[in-house]
Amino acid sequence: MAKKYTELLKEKCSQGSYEKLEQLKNPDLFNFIGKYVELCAPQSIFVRTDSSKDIEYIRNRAKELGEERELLIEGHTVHFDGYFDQARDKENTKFLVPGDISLGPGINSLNREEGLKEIRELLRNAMQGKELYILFLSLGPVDSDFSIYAVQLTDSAYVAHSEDILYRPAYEVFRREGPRIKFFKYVHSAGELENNVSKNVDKRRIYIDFRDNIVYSVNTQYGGNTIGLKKLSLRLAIRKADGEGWLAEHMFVMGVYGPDNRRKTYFTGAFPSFCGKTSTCMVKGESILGDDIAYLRKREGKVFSVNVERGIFGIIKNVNAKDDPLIWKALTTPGEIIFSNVLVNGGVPFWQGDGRVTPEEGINFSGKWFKNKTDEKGKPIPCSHPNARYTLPLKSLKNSDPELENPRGVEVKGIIYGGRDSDTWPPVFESFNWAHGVITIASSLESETTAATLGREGVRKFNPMANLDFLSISIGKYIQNHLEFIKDIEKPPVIFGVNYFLKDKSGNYLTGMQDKRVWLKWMELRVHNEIGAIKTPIGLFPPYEEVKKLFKKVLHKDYSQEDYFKQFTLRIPENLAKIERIVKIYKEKVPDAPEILFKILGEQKKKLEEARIKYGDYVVPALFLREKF
Ligand code: SPV
Ligand code: MN
Repeated sequence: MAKKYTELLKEKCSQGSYEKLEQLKNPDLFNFIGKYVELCAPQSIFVRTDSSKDIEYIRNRAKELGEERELLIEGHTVHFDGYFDQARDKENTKFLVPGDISLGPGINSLNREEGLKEIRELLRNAMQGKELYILFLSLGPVDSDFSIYAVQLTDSAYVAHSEDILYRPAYEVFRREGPRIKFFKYVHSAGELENNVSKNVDKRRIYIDFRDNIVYSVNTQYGGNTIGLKKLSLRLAIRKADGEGWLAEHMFVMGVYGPDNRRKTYFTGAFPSFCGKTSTCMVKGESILGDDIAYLRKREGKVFSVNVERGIFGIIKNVNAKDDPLIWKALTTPGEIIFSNVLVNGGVPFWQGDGRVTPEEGINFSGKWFKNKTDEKGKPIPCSHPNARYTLPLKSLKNSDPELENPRGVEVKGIIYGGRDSDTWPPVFESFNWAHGVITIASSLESETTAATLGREGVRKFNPMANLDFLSISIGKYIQNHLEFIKDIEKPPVIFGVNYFLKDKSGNYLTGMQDKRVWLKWMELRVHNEIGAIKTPIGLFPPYEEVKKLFKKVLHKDYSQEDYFKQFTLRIPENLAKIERIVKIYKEKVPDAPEILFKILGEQKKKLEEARIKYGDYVVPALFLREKF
């Protein structure tokens, strides 16, 4: 072992932690830990193995330190992040790029040397007086061709506790593999605390050094900025996948049952935040394997996927007994759950849209809260933050998929993309083929801003594959990787688009919350070629009769022709405007956009223009039955 840090680590390690490190027989790892212990100067170090005793220790520390407070129901705790630390900080999340590399426009980056200097200064002595937790974890199931191992250093027991719920433990893998193991590294400090929240959020920084596979995060507690294995690792994984020919995606993984539940077909799906991703994979009647990040790999001419995680860090807003019965049940039953940034009154958590009467006062992310409370700027403070969340293990859900820990993953037969779109896409449609889906659906994904994000509402944001925030390679290269991914695949997954946010001219939503259950069944049957479709200029639409039958079967509802016309009428002007917007973005902002992107979008434009001449601006799908595209 490296002599340099031996004394330092011996002095700081408590409860057998030094021996736990020694057993790993990994000088690089030892040096890495030593280096950051020296820099961050924690008071003590706790090394977490995979034992239940160690896991319990961290859970208890979170409560002792006040980072979490117990709620009435057993196993439930609440955590608060600071008032200004409630979401991912895009502006201060940067890739550290060595002088001669460019990641292309739209990707936030900083000179590596400069960034390292800054972050080291911010981390210097940042853990003073605090305990450092060291965790050994796995992205994806352990001992699989998907697994990526990781070490997390954090001075937050809440972050360590969250990681235990969300990721598989891998201390034993590190011990078995010794110096052979390759791993991602995360260094997090919440920095100086005031009332248990990060004080210096103006100095919040999340810097990604992909050269050394290290991510640094400081002066923040919000999970999306601090939980190394979540969005910080997705950024590193995208680069690793790029070099190795697989895909790291912002996707759920779910099983959809075929007729009479005789088969289960796996889908992955990418949606920007706040667009129904978690509520899709959690629908009643189907099974959830993951809700946020998936890796996709090819094996034996097929595409397989795993959930990188084993838990959910989900948005709690609008979760209620009626619309989300399964998650509601989990959230109101004893079991391990961390609620974050909700309102607490009498040991009970409340949140916006929970279908209950909101108490007039309580504790929330602003401290003591009361009805009509405003902040310093006079802005009303809601009872709970719109980005308030729950963290729980997938296995607490009744519909969690039994293949979660299968090291082979599950075979993916369909991929779904969806955004918040008030006027362009129909509720569900299928692409003509892989390249058409990658270009016109995935790479053309847009989402309208909501009240939950800063800035004006209803502005369309371009978000290819819902992964833009995490791209660590250029957009053009990323799209090219998708196009090439299925090169040696006999029957590639079928790509679909969905839209739960379509509105009529008066601004009313045209579809119901539960309708996605019908769209999923149509997609499942399409993958197996067992249900009809109508070819339109933008893709394949479900015919009325088929949707009607499915509505009856799945939701026991009569589905009217009028609803179908409103939902599935092809809106030609809006689709043409979308193509124009997307082409403009790729021409102006993506210098390495693949040529085929312009070709495919150009062909689609031509088909739409021809249809407009023949049928007018708004066309019911049945009219296309006589067309050949
Ligand atoms: C998202 O915003 O896409 C999330 C939550 O899944 S975060 O961890 O903040 O990324
Ligand atoms: Mn996400």
